[in-house]
Amino acid sequence: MSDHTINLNKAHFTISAPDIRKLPNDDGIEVAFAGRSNAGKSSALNTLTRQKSLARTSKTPGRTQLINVFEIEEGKRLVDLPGYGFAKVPLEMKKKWQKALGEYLEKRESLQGLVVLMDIRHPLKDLDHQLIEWAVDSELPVLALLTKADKLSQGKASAEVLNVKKKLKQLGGDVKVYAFSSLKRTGVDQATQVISNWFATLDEPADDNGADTE
Ligand SMILES: Nc1nc2c(ncn2[C@@H]2O[C@H](COP(=O)(O)OP(=O)(O)OP(=O)(O)O)[C@@H](O)[C@H]2O)c(=O)[nH]1
Ligand SMILES: [Mg+2]
Repeated sequence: MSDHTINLNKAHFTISAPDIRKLPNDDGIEVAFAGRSNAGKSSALNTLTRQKSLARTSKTPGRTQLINVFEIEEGKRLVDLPGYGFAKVPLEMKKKWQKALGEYLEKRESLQGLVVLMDIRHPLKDLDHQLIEWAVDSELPVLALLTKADKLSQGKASAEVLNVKKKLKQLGGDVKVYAFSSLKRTGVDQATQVISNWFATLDEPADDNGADTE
């Protein structure tokens, strides 16, 4: 398993797209980061790729308004999606992003894994639950990262992970849950492993032909 570990540090900015028509060709594998505004999506991307300012972070919710694509290597991309659930943006703007987000999730064939980021202090809000439920129904594997774990004691953080795991277990599907902190790098190894395994499915057909090699 660990030999699949992909070097996420190689990620580099490819494009910011207002909607799915402007995205790179829909081939290879994409892993998307979704979650409420301010949940820590962009920070998690920077932490996982060990790049301080790959994705733009902000104290002001609603910072990521476009679909931002980062290529790791050919056919392997990380995607920072616009956050949902932030009340204070003008309705027209909100409609536009939610449309882009919805279209991305529904139509993107290369989407092979969804990282759902939720603040550990208030996880599984309605929209989070709906998103995860949709992913499970669509047979998309989910990695739920409970972000800002540094804001809780270790005991409380572990209890919250168990709590979320228990609730999500009812959905069935391939759903993993870990505590995560960009500040303390909690959960980075686990998250990297899960994401690596998703990307590795692209290389698998070659592995199956092991007989070709000596
Ligand atoms: N303490 C702590 N703060 C964090 C952590 N991750 C993110 N933050 C803070 O949370 C705020 C939002 O982080 P972002 O990464 O910009 O959140 P986002 O989900 O990309 O937000 P939008 O793009 O607006 O949807 C910033 O002020 C970050 O510094 C963490 O692990 N620990
Ligand atoms: Mg962001």
